[in-house]
Amino acid sequence: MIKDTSFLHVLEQVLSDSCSKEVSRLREKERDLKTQLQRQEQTIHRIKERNHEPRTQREKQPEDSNYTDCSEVFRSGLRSSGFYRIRSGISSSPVTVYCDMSGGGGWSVIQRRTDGSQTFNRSWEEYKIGFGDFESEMGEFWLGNDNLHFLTAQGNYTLRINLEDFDGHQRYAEYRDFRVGDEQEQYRLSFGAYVGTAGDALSGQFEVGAASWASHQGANFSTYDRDNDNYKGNCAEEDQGGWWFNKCHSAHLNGRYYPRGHYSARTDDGIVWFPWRGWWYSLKTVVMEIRPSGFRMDTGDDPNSVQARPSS
Ligand SMILES: [Ca+2]
Repeated sequence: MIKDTSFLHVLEQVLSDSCSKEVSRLREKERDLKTQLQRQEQTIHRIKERNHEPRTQREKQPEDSNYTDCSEVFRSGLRSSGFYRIRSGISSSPVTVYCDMSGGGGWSVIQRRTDGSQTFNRSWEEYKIGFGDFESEMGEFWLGNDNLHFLTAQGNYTLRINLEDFDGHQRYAEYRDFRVGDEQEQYRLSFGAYVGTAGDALSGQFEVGAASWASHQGANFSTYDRDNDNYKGNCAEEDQGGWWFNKCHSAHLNGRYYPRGHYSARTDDGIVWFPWRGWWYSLKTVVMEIRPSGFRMDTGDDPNSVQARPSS
């Protein structure tokens, strides 16, 4: 009996060793496959990036146009929401941007979430140049941190954030003097006075004492591969998206898309605007857009305005 027991013990040991080896081998294989997948996604992304200039729209937009943002597109008489080519004052290359001509018009859309079709858990490089769907009318995208810097370095811009939950309720938040630093400044975020109905998440003023960890004022941008937050861990990695994290957030509009609003997870990684729906509700729709703070609709309802529709 004793011998048998000892034999069984040895057998167990051998099996356990061989299982451990197999597990390590499979883990290594998994890592390789993930790396390969990531590389392929990056290649696909770059190809899409090169091709994301919509042909139909460019044909309708005057070739010699040099709009610095969507407010200039609006002023030129183009009043239909859609994608246009702009070139900000300090940028060398033109970029495709979605112009929202509702709400007074002239809004350059810098981010949009509508259905979870795009992942927002992207690298520093992808957030730098922008990513997503620049063709569909309701496509999801991030315009790119370089573009955010180029645009907001041109003057004083107002940031407007339109939010919608899964019950169809809508709220908004507006911040004056929205500005994004350049890459050397880690795309540092700054903004001025708040008005709105969604609550002032960005400055963390919704609760006494919260601002020290919740405020996004002056925060550097972070991604899973570039940790610039004030937290001992990596907020972007834990919360599944690039953002101006503090320790970590009271607003995270680049979080994971949850299709039913309420969610449970290891951490608050949804599309969150804390003062409105809290950390454990992920919003259905987000639009972040900017417009010069001094923008006036002085072109009004000009009957001579061009009603060209840059359809996709
Ligand atoms: Ca950190």
